[in-house]
Amino acid sequence: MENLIFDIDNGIAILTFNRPKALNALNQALLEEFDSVLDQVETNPDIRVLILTGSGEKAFVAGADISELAKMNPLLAKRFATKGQKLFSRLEALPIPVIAAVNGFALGGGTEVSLACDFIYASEKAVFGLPEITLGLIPGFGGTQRLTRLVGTNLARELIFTGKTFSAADALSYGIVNKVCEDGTLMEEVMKTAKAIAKKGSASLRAAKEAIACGKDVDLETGCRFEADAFALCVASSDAAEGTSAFLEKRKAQFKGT
Ligand code: CO8
Repeated sequence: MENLIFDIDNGIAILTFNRPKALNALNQALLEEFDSVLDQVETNPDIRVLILTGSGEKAFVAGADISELAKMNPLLAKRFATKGQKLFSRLEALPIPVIAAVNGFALGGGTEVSLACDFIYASEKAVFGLPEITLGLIPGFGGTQRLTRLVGTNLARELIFTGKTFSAADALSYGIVNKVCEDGTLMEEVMKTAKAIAKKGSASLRAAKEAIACGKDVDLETGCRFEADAFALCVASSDAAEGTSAFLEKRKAQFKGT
């Protein structure tokens, strides 16, 4: 691939946005490659956790590629926005945990792709923002929707109307980022968490992820009903038999993901 690096090691896959000269901006070719990486992630049962990060010193992803946006007519722009939205929804719906390791600028589409991950760890030098308004545009890869659901309507309005950038520390205080890591320690911290998650049973991880996703946009009663069904399915899995027996036998569980 020309625009992405994709590595799998011990059940942990790392997708690196790799256009450092353009600060890893998302062009159409990169989105095509992203789509084919998701094909691999969806069909490879050995991948237990996916991490997204950016190559180079400066950027996670500095947004959609502005040189491509500048040439688009409204129909092409709608097609590109819809394509990105579908891709990020597919990323969000992966049956495994996905962590964004935001190592630098995460602007526009960069913030948007990180918001489609399960959670975000950021370097202390990361910079977030939805600056599309300063280009005479608005977020088009789900940013108006995911940011609003995550931080609330009024803060989302302020951030999108001003287009101002904000620091990793601010992102932590807004509840966008789970952890801010000292410069140079981001991947180490992300790997620690990814390895801890990768040891858990994949059937229960999948069920937990689905229960949380299902509950986000429905009333509490509907969400709890879904949780009870997902819980019952977990109880029927061999991972649950192994996890509970291991506890009672005072040994470490060896999950098989079934
Ligand atoms: N697209 C294309 N090229 C970019 C982008 C980008 N988003 N960001 C940076 N680059 C390029 C620069 O043009 C420059 O290239 P060159 O060396 O050939 O001149 C190179 O990367 C390095 O950038 P800078 O020299 O600008 O580096 P600085 O350290 O001075 O500044 C910034 C870094 C602050 C990140 C600055 O590059 C910047 O402001 N970038 C644009 C950020 C932005 O506005 N992002 C939002 C883009 S719009 C978007 O994401 C919409 C998503 C929805 C699309 C819906 C589909 C229709």
